[in-house]
Amino acid sequence: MKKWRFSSFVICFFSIYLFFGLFSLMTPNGQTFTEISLPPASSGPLGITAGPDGNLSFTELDANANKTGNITFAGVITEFNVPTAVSGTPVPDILANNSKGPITVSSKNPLLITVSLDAGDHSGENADWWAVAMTPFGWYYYDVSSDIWKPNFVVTHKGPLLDLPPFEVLNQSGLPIGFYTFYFGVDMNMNGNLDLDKAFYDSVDVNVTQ
Ligand SMILES: [Ca+2]
Repeated sequence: MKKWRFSSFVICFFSIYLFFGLFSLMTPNGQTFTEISLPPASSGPLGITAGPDGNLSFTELDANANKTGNITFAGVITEFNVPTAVSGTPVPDILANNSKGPITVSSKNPLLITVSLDAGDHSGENADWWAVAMTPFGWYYYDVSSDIWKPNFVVTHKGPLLDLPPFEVLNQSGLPIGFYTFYFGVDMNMNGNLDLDKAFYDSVDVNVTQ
């Protein structure tokens, strides 16, 4: 029980210091302190608990950190990456001439736009699918039934999510000169309207020159 009281005190103490991106270690006799900076201090430390191995475990919630970590009473920090900040969410991908871009392409040469989707943990859930492009002439969308790009901003497809292997939505030369941004994504509210707060998307920039 003595050990538990000690751990509880240390955890409270640590919680205060976590706001400053610092750890402070106290020796078992409670007389000396050692401050240890987190790597980095801006990692967004939040939460700490005593681990079964006698060390302390903590989390780093900043989007650029996204780790958990352990710290020993000798002050040794070990960090562990969390797979992604948004594990399990759909991951759309769009490529222009097999590149994430931005790319420059002559209008004389073909432009290939390919999309793919990892449905993550949401496979089978209804969603709006979007393949749209901002062009020098306004918005265009890919009409999947006719395999043609048409002017306007309209949903490409409404239906359940699935793992989509690379799928060609454009393979064409002779595009008018100018800047294009192609988008591919899904939103999890299948209503035919774009719900950005429920959307996952990727984009690629293309500069078409003479
Ligand atoms: Ca929607």
